[in-house]
Amino acid sequence: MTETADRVKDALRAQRIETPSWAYGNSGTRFKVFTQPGVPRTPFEKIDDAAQVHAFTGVAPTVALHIPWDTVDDYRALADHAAERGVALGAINSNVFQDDDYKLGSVTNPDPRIRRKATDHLLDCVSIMDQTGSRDLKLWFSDGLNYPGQDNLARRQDRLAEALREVYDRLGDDQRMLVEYKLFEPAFYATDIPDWGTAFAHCVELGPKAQVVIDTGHHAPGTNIEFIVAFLLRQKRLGAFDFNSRFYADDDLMVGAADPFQLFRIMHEIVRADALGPEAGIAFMLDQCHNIEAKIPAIIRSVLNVQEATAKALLVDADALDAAQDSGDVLESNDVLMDAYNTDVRPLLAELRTDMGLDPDPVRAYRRSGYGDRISADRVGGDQAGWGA
Ligand code: LRH
Ligand code: MN
Repeated sequence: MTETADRVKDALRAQRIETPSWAYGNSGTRFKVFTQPGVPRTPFEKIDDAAQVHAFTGVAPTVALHIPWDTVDDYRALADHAAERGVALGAINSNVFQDDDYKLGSVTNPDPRIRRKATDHLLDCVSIMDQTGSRDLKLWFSDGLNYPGQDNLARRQDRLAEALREVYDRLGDDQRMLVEYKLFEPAFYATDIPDWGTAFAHCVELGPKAQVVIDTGHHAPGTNIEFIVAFLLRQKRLGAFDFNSRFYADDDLMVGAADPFQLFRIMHEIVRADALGPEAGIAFMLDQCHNIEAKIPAIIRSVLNVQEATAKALLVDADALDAAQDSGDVLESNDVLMDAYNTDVRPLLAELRTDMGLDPDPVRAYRRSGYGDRISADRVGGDQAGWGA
């Protein structure tokens, strides 16, 4: 085995991808939420399914929770349940986008009583982190406007900053807040955190425990996301990714499915900045919805897509690229990058899985396990988990 292959395999073995609890539940669009047999009914069953993804891939040991979708009486018991299945609880996601009170905004709402309610929910999420041992509080706000003049754009930023400050000051020493931006939806004229620049500015205003999370589905078409990655890495403000892919808007499809080249370019910036390892502190999370496809194999496939993009990025001949870039050799620079991208890394990944004691083909191995059929037979009755929207 070449030295390069060993280096790549070592980096891939240390990779960590967090899966989202809500991807195991029912999801859909405003037109229809299609149910599926075997969908979990409780956060405990979501953890069971997430443990399957880790069991077959070896690199998905944590599960992000969403509150109140994953509310339980005893979060320590949920953490113990996870530990018994070889996984752990990850980022805690707040939800201030599904209450009638938040129609005109949550922390940006003109009504101080509603702002208080929203901020208290965010503070409750930090208390949950204290119980689950989670490092990250992930904040996404659907707050925005549908018509010009509907509210004062600058005053809404003041309200947002005030709430973020209160939550930031509540964070423990080892805790972080991840500020997520999104161009539009559900607001269709102005969103209060629409882009990386707005998220970045609020994080700088707050302090070092505030980092930006890049959801790959939250940009205007044509946005160069890897530029945002490179920029935030340089500023040491890239805290996490919400990986998914899209053809049009926030489609939340399997990461790498719509644009594997974009995912490679993103991972290339991560590798170039030596920010792949857990010590770099970036949380690589999936944020997806499997509206029509079987959920667990889709999430396994998504983890494999991130591994493939990462393996290709690790194969970029960095010295040759530096030399070509520094000498202004445009074609050679692009060729060095494309050479890595066009490399079939599946044999190397299959070998890595064999080394890790895993089946070289995790999706087929999961299908052969019969787990999907078992949960379809066992999980009868009760309310299937979903967004409750
Ligand atoms: C918003 C978002 C956010 C989550 C939600 C499930 O579009 O990306 O990260 O809270 O999806
Ligand atoms: Mn997201």
